[in-house]
Order: sequence, then structure tokens, then C-alpha cells
Amino acid sequence: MKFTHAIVRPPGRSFVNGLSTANLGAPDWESALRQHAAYVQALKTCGLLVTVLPPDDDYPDSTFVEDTALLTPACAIILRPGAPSRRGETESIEPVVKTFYTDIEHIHAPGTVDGGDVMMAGNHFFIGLSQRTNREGAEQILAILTDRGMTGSLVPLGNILHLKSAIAYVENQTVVASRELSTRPEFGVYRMIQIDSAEQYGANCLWINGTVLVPAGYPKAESAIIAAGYRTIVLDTSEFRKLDGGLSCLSLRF
Ligand code: CIR
Repeated sequence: MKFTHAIVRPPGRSFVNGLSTANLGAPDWESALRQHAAYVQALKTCGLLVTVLPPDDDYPDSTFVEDTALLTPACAIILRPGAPSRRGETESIEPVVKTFYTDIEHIHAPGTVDGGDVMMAGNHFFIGLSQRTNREGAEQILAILTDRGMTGSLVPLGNILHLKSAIAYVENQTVVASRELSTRPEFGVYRMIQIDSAEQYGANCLWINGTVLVPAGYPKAESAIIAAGYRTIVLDTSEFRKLDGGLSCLSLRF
């Protein structure tokens, strides 16, 4: 697998009013902008051509572009985010996706899917059933994928926002996962890099072309990833974490 492109959107000033369950206080917009710029730089270092969209103050959570679309090697799917306040974010994503894809599908009501719930592992897609992604939405995704020779399976989730809040596929038949997800039979076929409960947020890391981006402040997670043979880039995500966001949510990769 090789990614060549990414789409990102820096946070607008309204970012400070984004959805959150984290109880870590309001994020600081200027620090978030600096962290976002470092993130974009890291994507470029990993060889990606990055499309930077203008900030969109109408949608406080719009910097978390991953939730608006699923970009596969065969097609793009414009999603229908589960949080009503985020649903309109897809309108400005679709024209950008159209510049890269001709085969474009949509998730229709009453289905809802957040991209953070979909983990691509080669030709297979794991779809978390969460408070944001419902069964109707997940089944629409499955139908679209199987039509094009890809496969998918559903992963009912407990107390996490998104599937990828606690697990990441890092290629080479390997996943990085929180303790809770690491013992699930669905992931039994993979080499497992298990992350301590105390460092669960460290499992929201991001593989790009052989390098794994890792959030700052999770040294055991980083050591385990290095020990498994990966190069890493450590990035401060403190302001995004305050809104339950992490490294994967901040971009669409394809
Ligand atoms: C939300 O609650 O929708 C945002 N505050 C955070 C979204 C994080 N996205 C992701 O994990 N893919």
C-alpha cells in the first residue's frame, strides 16, 4: 500500500466550540493551528501531496475531515456523519473528492457513518458500530465495498467514540490496539502491538508509507511501535484531544 495524497482542513476559530466528551477544557485555537501545521508537514515528509482546504467556521468540528468521506482505492463514499451538527460538513468535501475520483457513492438516511469508524486493512474494511455509525449506514458501506470486490465486517463498539480511537492498521498484517480491542477475535489474525490501558490514546496512530505518526506523551506506545520495526514521527495533538480527536481524524489519505 502506498498513499500519495491527503486532504486536510485547518481548524477555524469556532473550533473551540467543537463536540467533546473529554473533560480536558476548551482547546486553544492558535496552538491547534500550530499543531495542525506540524501535522501537515509530517504528511509531506511521508511523501504525500496535501490539499489544504480553507477553515470552515460554520462547522466547529470540520478540521476532523476523516469523518466526512471514505476514500478507497476503487471508489469514494461521501458519508453521513452521526452527529447532526456535523452533517453539513460533507457538502464542501464532495467537490474536492470529485477532483480525484469518478466513482462516488453516498450514504443515505437513515444510515449514518463517521469515517473514524472505518479501518482499512488491505482489501478488508472493519466498520465500528458506535453512537455515530449505525447498522443501516454500515450495511450501505458493506454493499458498496462488496460490489467492487472489497470486503468488510462489523465491529460492535462499547465505550469509545470511534473504532480508530483505539486501533490502527499499520500494514504488514499488523494492528496497534488498546487492551480492550486487542483481545477481540476479529483482530486475532493480525500481529498485535498492544497499548497499555494508561496510554490508550496512543493507539490512535497513523501509518503512512512506512512511517507511523504517534501522538506525543505516550512513550510506551511509541517504544512498542519502534520495537515492531517502524519509523515514527511524534506529533503534539493536545488541542485536538480536547475534542476527542487524534491523528487519523485530521486527514483523508488516498
Ligand atoms: C466529534 O465529536 O465528532 C469531534 N469532536 C471529534 C471527531 C474525531 N474524529 C475521529 O476520531 N475520526
